[in-house]
Amino acid sequence: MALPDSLPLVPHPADVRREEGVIPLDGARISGDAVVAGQLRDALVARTGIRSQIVGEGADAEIVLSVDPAAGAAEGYVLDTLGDGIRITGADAAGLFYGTRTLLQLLQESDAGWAVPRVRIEDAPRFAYRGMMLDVARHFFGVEDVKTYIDRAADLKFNHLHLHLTDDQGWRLEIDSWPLLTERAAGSDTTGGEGGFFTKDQYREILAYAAERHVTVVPEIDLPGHTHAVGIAYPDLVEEPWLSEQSIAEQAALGIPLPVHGEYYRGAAVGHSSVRIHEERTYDFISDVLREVAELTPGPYLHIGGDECLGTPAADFAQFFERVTRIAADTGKTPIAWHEAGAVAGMAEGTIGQYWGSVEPKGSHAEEAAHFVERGGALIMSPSDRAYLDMKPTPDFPLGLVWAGIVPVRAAYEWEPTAVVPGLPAEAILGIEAPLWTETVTSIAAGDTLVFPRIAAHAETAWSPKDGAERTWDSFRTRVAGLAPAWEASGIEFSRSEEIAWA
Ligand code: TNX
Repeated sequence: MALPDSLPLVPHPADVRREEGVIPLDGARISGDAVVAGQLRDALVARTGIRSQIVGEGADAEIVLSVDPAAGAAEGYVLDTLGDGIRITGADAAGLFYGTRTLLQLLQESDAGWAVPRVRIEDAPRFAYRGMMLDVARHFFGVEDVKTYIDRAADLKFNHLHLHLTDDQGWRLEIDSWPLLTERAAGSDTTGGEGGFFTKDQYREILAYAAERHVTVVPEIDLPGHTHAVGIAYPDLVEEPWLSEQSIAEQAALGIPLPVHGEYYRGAAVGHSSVRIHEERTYDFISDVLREVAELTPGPYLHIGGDECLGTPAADFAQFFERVTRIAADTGKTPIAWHEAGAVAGMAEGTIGQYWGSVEPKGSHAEEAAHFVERGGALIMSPSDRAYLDMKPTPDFPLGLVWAGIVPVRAAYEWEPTAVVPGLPAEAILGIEAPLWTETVTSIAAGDTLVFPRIAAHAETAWSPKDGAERTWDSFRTRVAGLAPAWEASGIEFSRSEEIAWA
């Protein structure tokens, strides 16, 4: 008889059939692809202390890993423990990896030792784009920290990591043709730190680590605004403060300091800088930078920013983005831009928009977002009042910002990506992304307190079927509590939010 499914699985799989009984686990042989078998062996020993042994494909094994396109849709898998042992069959290499992540969530410890319940799980993701974003410009995170963040993402079946590599406070990626960017403009940040940057080799190391975990890196070079740091390296490329008198007065009233041209900026004001839109040299600069980033990055996307150009006249912004979306597309990559760029009539066709307005769109935000779809692109949904991980989860939370609102775990869980921008076909939504802006975050451990448990809600929105029986807040708040031991074992400093039914 099938049992009710109350297993601690997040994101919840598409289909779970559970039967009486468990398979005890104390040492196992794992057969299958050496990379994924090695990843599973390492995760098993870290979580349970159980040492397993990798054997060749076809040899006798308690855990059998294989790939068969018949096992489901792209990134899908079947995990079956109803017969002898544990069988995971991926529809592709990513699906096999995700099947192993599900197995790790199934591990149960009792007085009798470790065991896995008897189940047959058939699973595949709802959305193709499941992203997390890390802002390494406001606070610089080194290679090891980024790898840790990738592990956190991949365990929850996220498949994209957007790296916000440049902003007013620092430039974080070595560019050979414009070397002063990292020689002069990387040594500071918003949080009182000394900044830093990735050499090209370090960036490649991150890409390789991500790829082994089926995570595609999406690099962002934020243009034309958020470029004060460019002006530290190359003063003639940037003009500022490019803000209305009113914005200057507002930011001054809030006590937010504005930058001094050519000097490091440690404040958190936005919208005050721009590359010079009417200078040819600006486009030489952008062409070189985007070409080098595209050459370094195997993934299909190049994010070119476009957000918060508060003082830029609309005609200048349009002229800039028509040209720069084409420069980006000419590198062979698909450009992504924040949704404001959707106001630009002639942006390159196929450009993808990233929506950061609220879940109930204000002003022209929905119209701008819809325009990407009209021009053959699609949308990544990051509504700031639901998906921004840097918004405080409670009013008294020590870290985080509040401009988009307080975002409790339940609010992070309960929103529907296809219902935000009205009138679009479901296929227009490529997926969702949860950004962590780091003006108040100085370490991965500090970031964890903002990210967890809310990131589990976003993982489920991104992966699980919309109408699944377990796709409810009540089910989620119980299941996510069951992940606490695994999070503790991984050193994740999650918040013990009162909304979750922790054991
Ligand atoms: C808005 S919305 C930003 C970032 C800030 C963030 C802080 C958007 C695309 N940009 O520049 O870091 O708010 O929450």
